[in-house]
Amino acid sequence: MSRLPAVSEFSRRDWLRTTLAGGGACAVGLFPTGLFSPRLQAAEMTRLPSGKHLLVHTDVPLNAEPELEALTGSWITPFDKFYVRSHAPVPDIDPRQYRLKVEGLVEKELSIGIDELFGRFERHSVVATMCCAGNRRNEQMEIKPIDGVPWEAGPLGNAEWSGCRLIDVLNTAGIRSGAKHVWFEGLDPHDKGGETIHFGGSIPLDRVINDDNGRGVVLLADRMNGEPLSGDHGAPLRTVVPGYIGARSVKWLGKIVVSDRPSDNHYIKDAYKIVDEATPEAFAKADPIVHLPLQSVITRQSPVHSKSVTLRGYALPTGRPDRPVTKVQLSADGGETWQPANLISPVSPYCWQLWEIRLRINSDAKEILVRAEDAAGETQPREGVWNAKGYMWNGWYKHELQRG
Ligand SMILES: Nc1nc2c(c(=O)[nH]1)N[C@H]1C(S)=C(S)[C@@H](COP(=O)(O)O)O[C@H]1N2
Ligand SMILES: [Mo]
Repeated sequence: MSRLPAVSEFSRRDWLRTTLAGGGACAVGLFPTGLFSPRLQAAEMTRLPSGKHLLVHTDVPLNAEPELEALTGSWITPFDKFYVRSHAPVPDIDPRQYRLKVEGLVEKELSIGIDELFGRFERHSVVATMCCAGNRRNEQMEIKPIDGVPWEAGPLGNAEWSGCRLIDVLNTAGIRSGAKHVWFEGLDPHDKGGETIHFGGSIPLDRVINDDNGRGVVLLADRMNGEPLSGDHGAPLRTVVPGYIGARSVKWLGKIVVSDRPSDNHYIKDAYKIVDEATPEAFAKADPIVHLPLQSVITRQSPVHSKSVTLRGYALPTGRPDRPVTKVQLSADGGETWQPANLISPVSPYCWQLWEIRLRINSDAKEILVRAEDAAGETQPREGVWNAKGYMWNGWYKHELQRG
C-alpha cells in the first residue's frame, strides 16, 4: 500500500484549494478501494433534490447525515455530504424583503438588508466544523430509549464559512453597558407543545469580542465553501460560532438581541442540557451545553490483511482556543495496548482532525477502539454518560472488524 504524506506536507491553503476546486470530491490520503460500511445504517440513503446524498431520518423538517464511509473523503466537507439538522421546514424568505434586526442593549437599533450588510461590512472567513450535540445518539439509545433523531456518527461537517463579523455589526449598533449576552432568533416558526416558537439561543458577549486572534471569529455567514448558503443551511444568513455546539449557529437569522442575560428561547432554556430526566425542574437546574465533547470515530476500513488493517476516521476537539486534537490512538485488544494514528489533515481547535492508521492486528481481532487526546491532555472516557436528551456521547468508539 502507498504511504500517506505527512501532515506537514500540506498547508492549510493547499487543503482549501484542492478540496474546493474539485467540487469537494478530492480525496485525502491514499485509501484503498473495497471499503466496508462500518455500521449498519438505520436510515435510508437518499439523493435529495438539493443534490445532497444522505441518510434521511426525517424528510420535513429535513434531518439527514452522510454515510460514515463517505464522510471523511476530504477535510472540507462537500455540500452533498454535509448533514442537515432542522427543527422546522425551511422558511420561505424573500431575500429582497429580508431585514436583519439588531435590538436590545444597543445605542441604535438596526434593520439591515443583505446588500447593505455586505456593502457596509468587511468580509471574513473561517474554517470550522459544525457538529450536532446529538452526534452518536443511536449508541445512547441502545442503553435506554431517548426521544429524538437517532443520529449515528455523521451529523458533522467541516466548511469554510464566509460573511461579516458579528462584532462589527454590534459595534455599529453600539453596545451599551450591562450587555453580557447576544441572542439569536431564527425565522422558522414551528409548533412546540401547542405554541408557535422560533429556533434560537444565545452566546456570551465575551465570546463575540474574543475571536481568538481571528481564528475563531463569530460570523453572520451567507456563504459556505465559496457558494451561497443553501435553504437547508440557513439562507440568506446564519450565525457561525466556531467551537460551540451546532445549535448556537442559528439558521435563517432574523433578529439579534443584546442583553444582560441569556436568551429564554426554548432551545437554550429547555433543550441542549444534560439532564437525567426531561422534567422542567431538571432543565431549570442544568446549564446550557456550550462546547462539544472530545470525540473520535472510525469511518472507513480496508479489507483485512493477515496482520493489519487500514482505518480512517475523524477526531473532534472540544472547541476551546489552543486545544486542538494532538493524539489519536487505536486498540485491537480491548484497550490493553494502543497504536498511534497519523494525523492527516490541518490541525485546528475549531476543526475536525482526520487521521489514518495501518493497524497491526492479531488473527482473532474482532473489535477496534479509538480514542483522542487534546493539547490540554484531556482524553475520552471509556464509556459515555447516558442522559435523557441524548447529547454529548463520547465513549471510546467501537468498530466491528468486517472480514469480507
Ligand atoms: N433556525 C434554526 N437554526 C438552527 C437549527 C434549527 O432547527 N433552526 N438547528 C440547529 C442545530 S441543532 C444544528 S446541529 C445546526 C445544523 O446546521 P446544518 O443543518 O446547517 O448542518 O443548525 C442549528 N441552527
Ligand atoms: Mo444540533
